[in-house]
Amino acid sequence: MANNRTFTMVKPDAVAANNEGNILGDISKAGFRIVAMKKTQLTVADAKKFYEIHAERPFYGELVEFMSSGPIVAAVLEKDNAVEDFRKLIGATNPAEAAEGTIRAKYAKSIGENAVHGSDSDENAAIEIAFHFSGRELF
Ligand code: DAT
Ligand code: MG
Repeated sequence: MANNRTFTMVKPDAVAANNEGNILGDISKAGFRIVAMKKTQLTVADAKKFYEIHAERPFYGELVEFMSSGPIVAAVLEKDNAVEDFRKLIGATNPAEAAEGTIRAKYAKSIGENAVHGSDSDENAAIEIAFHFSGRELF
């Protein structure tokens, strides 16, 4: 079960650009089932905690400020090989390096404002899902 689920956020840049519907459509077309979803806004404290793993990186402050700057759509996605397949669907962190047709190539503005988050491992997917959703919100 664990390797069938990943966690995503449509980030504030993509929500502000009114691309959440387009992005969720691409995700559905790629064969992911939406297990849970909500529109919400991270507080500065939420964003600091969610990205704790990057606390020592030079862009941490900028990342926390951006991720708490406006609403996001958080979702849990299900598919065989979910984590790896979703990372392929979203493309490289830097949209300039993201393969053609990937979500970041289509919708990201920059390496910092890059439209979507995707979990990088099954272990982190489980942590990130639990950060945003209770068991009762997963269908
Ligand atoms: P990813 O989101 O592809 O897993 P990451 O985990 O290395 O990338 O970094 C998390 C987020 O931090 C990333 O989506 C955008 C931001 N970020 C990463 N590298 C950056 C950089 N060099 N400058 C500004 N923001 C950056
Ligand atoms: Mg990452």
